[in-house]
Amino acid sequence: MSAALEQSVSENEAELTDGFHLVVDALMLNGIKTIYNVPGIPITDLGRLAQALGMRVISFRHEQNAGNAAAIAGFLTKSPGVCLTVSAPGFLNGLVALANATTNCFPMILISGSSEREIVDLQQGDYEEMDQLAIARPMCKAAFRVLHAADIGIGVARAIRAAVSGRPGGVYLDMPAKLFGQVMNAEAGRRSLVKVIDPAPAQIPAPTAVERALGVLRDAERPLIILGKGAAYAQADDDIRALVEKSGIPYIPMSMAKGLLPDTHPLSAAAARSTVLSESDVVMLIGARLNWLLSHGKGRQWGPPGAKKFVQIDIEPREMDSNVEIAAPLVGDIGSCVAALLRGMGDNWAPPPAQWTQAINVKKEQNIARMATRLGKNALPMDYHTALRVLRDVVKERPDAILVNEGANTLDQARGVIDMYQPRKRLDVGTWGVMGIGMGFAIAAAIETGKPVLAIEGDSAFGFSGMEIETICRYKLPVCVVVFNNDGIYRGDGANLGGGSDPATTAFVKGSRYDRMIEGFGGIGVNATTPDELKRAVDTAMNSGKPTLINAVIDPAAGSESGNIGNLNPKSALTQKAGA
Ligand SMILES: Cc1ncc(C[n+]2csc(CCOP(=O)(O)OP(=O)(O)O)c2C)c(N)n1
Ligand SMILES: [Mg+2]
Repeated sequence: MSAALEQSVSENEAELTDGFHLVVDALMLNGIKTIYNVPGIPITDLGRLAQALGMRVISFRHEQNAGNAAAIAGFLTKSPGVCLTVSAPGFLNGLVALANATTNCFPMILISGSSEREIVDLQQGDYEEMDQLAIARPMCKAAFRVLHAADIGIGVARAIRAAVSGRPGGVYLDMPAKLFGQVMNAEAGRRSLVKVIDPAPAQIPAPTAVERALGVLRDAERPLIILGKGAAYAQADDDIRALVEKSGIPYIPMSMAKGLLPDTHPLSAAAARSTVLSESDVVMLIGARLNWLLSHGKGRQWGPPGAKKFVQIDIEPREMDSNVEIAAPLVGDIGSCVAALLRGMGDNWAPPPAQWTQAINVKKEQNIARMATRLGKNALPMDYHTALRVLRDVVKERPDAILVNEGANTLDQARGVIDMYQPRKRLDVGTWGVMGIGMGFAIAAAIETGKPVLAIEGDSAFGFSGMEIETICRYKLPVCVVVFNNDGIYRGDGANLGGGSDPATTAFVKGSRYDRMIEGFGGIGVNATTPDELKRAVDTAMNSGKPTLINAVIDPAAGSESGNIGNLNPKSALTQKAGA
């Protein structure tokens, strides 16, 4: 224990407390049990004290991964995940995760120690000098600084409320080094703490808005529901399922909403996605935004312009009309909105015309049969489908396991092939398509749920957070990482267009053995070149719960540029080759 901590502990035995204790007390009072952190000045002792007082403190190798862990903990629990970092560089490392959490509407609090205000503000060159509060502010939902120990309780309360109320997001809490050592009367300290009552109050939709939405749905001939990750976050699983089933309206889930209803549900239109997007006449969005992932609700994918009416459920009023006109905005929390719709539908709700659902089923069957043919092939070396067939079966046999997924082809193909059966079991790159969430998400998923985790990672994607396999081994977490090793980004067979001896910009060392990395930390490494080897290795890992990394050897020529979103690459009217 450092001198500062010893001193604070001994003084506390009288009737004093200090900033260190008040931060931990404030978090614990509000039910926060875990901190995801990377130690260093000025927060090393804060992490130690939190552990001493009974919190779980998970130490990472890089703050971005700790931040991603906190963010997904927030998504899984509806309580803000807390990430703790040192000043300037550690803070900046955590900031990508904070911004990503905000973009994805995950509640998270980034607490960073910071340097002395007097020196920072005069730019006199303090240790790790940076005006962190100003830098964080545009990256998150709210940003606060606490200067006095007596304000820690309020600061933590404001951070919690900002993170989880309304549309959830990231919050930054700046704690200058001097704050932690400040001493105050223990009883006054206790009284200064704030327990946040009803941190995410229900937001009840207006009855007229509910009626309007029901009216639009009632008049629909070819209705469609789109479930977004907001619907998964809401934890209104039973009501959402009841709404789909009672209305008889076909639905498609966005990536992280998969499993909200089982992907095998008869009303799932996922296998007929392009048909339902273009041909539906009414679309109800539940916790899904009309951003790039849905082509902004317009364009060829959506059929003739102006032919569609949208009903949108969202807690954020400004989401309405963000890209196209919303005929029936339903503003409120998803649980309250869905419950109100269910009540308003009564007992005699007519299902959509059979013509519509039958047309969807025909298309579904065609596409499912086509997929089955692709999955039936045993490609050697393995292609994406051969390897993913195995992992699809692993998930089917363990529907409560959590799937983490990132990469390009590895992401897009896995999303299509692997059915999910339960809510909030699929965690992936989200709104930004960001690489690097893998190990942070996997670690927090294991910690928060206690369930086994299967992380399916492109070899490039894995590299962004790969060092955290040491963390997985250190905490003995039930995480099985499968690296889809195709020797590179998108494909491993790219050429150097300049003809020099450097490899292509998208290529990695050929024949790398990622499995050997984890062996260095006492985990289990397996090199799998066939579907049988892969199945055996993943089954063993998922059954034992032992940290495992499987290097799945994938044909370097199997992938396509940028996976399913190659169309987003800018194209020049000039067709000349690079370097020409
Ligand atoms: C932070 C970040 N940096 C870079 C990218 C660009 N990017 C998109 S996918 C990808 C990696 C794709 O390769 P891999 O993970 O090996 O998947 P594969 O397509 O080869 O299966 C990269 C670097 C990104 N999305 N996020
Ligand atoms: Mg790859």
